[in-house]
Amino acid sequence: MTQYYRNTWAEIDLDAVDTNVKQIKQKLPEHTQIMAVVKANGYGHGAVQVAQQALESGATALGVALLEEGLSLRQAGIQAPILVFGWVSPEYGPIAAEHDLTLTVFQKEWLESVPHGDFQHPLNIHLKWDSGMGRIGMQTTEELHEIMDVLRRKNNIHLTGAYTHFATADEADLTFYHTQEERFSRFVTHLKALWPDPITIHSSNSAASIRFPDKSDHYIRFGIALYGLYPSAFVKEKQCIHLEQAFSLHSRLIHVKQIQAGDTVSYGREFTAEKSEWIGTIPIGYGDGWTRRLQGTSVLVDGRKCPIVGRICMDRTMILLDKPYAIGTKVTLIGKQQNSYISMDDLAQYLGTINYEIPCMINERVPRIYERKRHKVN
Ligand code: PMH
Repeated sequence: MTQYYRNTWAEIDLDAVDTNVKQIKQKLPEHTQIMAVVKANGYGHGAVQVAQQALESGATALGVALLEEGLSLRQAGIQAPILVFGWVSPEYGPIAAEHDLTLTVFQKEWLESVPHGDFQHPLNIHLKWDSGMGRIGMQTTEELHEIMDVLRRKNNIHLTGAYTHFATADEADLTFYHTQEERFSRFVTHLKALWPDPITIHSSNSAASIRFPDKSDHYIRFGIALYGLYPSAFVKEKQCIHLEQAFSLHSRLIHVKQIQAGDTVSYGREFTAEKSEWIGTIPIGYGDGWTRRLQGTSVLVDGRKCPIVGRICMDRTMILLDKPYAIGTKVTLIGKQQNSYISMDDLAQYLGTINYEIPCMINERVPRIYERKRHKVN
């Protein structure tokens, strides 16, 4: 394990992941399994650790965006089925096959250009249908027919699944969700007529699986809710599922000083003290993904909200303290401290983004420490 010397870290509560998987599992019909989505390093939480926990808690498959992400899970010894959602260059088909990674396919040219001959193992693929997301996937039955024609000639490529992705399952207005649902269901009927072998069908993300657990096909692709975050404010308010946020971010005071009226803090001198003030410095900055745009928010010290003052630097942020605190005092930037809480949703709203982006934004310079809060004794 890497040795860390710095005083800033993210805590990942694996018991929260456990709770979140079990919460959704309870709602799902028995034939529906959970694919834990751990792309982008497990939404910034750590793909391997979250994947292992999710599998232990009841998930049976994993979803990633890149071939690299699938390979690193295999290197960590994970044997569960893994689906790569992204477009992987066909020349790397044999690598996916060798490591038993299922690839997403939606172009006949892709299938035609996968190298043959050097396949030791068959390549499993899932077909992707674009029912309205407008991102990747087939949109016409002509495309489907053409793909199936090529597929029938490829002995070393096995069709094992088909899926689509919803664009608005988290919204109050379900009109487009239902349109996508209908389009996908027509596609599945068509596909089954062309390919009678049993295949795995999946469409639901967190929002769809929380709202319509009974419509979950063979798998749900459970992403944001796995980490204890709600797909939208609407889903948070309306749906009765209790999720636990797994990610919290902490640092420690590395310097505390008193400044006088007229003294200024940080680049550009944007903060000027009007009276004598206590200023604390914490070792986190935009070089850690703690973006400069967070100037104007607060952090927690001793359960109290302390505003960030002056510009956030690359490695350091200054905060206004209500009194002098000892060097080493814990500062919480995301999460709970005593009775106060800074949520991922608060920060996302301030930044004009979605909660998904916040843990992804905190980069690899910040070590992730894995905890089991429920089993902690203090
Ligand atoms: N399936 C696919 C194909 C996805 O791209 C995602 C998330 C999920 C499932 C999980 O969705 P959830 O996290 O809402 O449960 N993809 C993305 C994305 O591309 N941008 O934000 C989330």
